Amino acid sequence: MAAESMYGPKATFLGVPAAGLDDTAKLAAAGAVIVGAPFDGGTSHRPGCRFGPAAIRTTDYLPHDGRRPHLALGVEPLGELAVVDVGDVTMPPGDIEGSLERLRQVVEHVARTGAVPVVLGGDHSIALSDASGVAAHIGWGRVSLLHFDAHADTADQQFGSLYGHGTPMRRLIESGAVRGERFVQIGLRGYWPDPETLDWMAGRHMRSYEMAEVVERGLDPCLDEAFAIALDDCDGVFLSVDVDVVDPGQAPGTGTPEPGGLTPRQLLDAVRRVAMELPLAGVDVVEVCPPYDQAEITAYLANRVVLEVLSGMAWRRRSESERRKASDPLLRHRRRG
Ligand SMILES: [Mn+2]
Repeated sequence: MAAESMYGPKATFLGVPAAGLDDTAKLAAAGAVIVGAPFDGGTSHRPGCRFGPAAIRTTDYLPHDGRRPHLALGVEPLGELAVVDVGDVTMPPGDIEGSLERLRQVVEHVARTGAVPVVLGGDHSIALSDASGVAAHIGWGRVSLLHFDAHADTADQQFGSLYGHGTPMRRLIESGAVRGERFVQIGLRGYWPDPETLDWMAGRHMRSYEMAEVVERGLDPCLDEAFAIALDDCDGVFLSVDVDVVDPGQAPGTGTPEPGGLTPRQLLDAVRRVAMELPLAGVDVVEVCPPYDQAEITAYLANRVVLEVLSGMAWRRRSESERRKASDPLLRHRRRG
């Protein structure tokens, strides 16, 4: 597999170099690796997010030259992180278990090279593979999960199946990949799940910041608290962004739109903060459904969500290396000399 696109023309994320999974030097040198997960067999309502990875990779008015200098942070994330794109995992429609298992193996492989896998969905069923693959490397139960979504995705079953975009968070906690008390959700609203599922979540000590609380207290105080939970006794953080956390008026291209969500500005600032302040070990951006998008609004947003995450990571890496240099006695001595 080398940057193959499952649907449509071959393209990498904004023109970053392609890499094969056996390209160990390129993967080892990369701070982040883009993985496409073009699967929508877990969708419960409007299908089409199998076309999400292609849309997220290519929707931009700037040249696809693999460079994106960040205005506010002063970093150039694609170059500084040596980002590469390994293309799409082959995820045939109709084979949900085979597709999810193949994706899990790819994510684990990428994580083991030391890079942060950034997975472009696809429906949210893929989060099971993404966070499990990362936990297999970092440590089972040692990864905290930050989950932006309109929905909790903690159902026991979906249409009688254990797999689907409504169930991945339950499977992750049941398997022990992620501990319930290190699972933080932001943006929930609407009319789902049912009280039985909410009881199960409370029993696992999950923390959910519903939209009502975000509106009442403000997003930043909620994030401060969420970050403290995520950082406590963990070895890495997985960030899962369902684009339906944003109000469907500003992100219409998604399968299960729920009115009354975050603004794009709030989501972009939030994910940038996550990447700047937390030790990210894996990321996915899911539920972008181009057939229902209008004027590519949702695809543009998802492209920028990925860029904000990468920019925050590049900023964090730069400030860590500056801190290291400042505290290295040999380097201090050399500077004086
Ligand atoms: Mn979701």
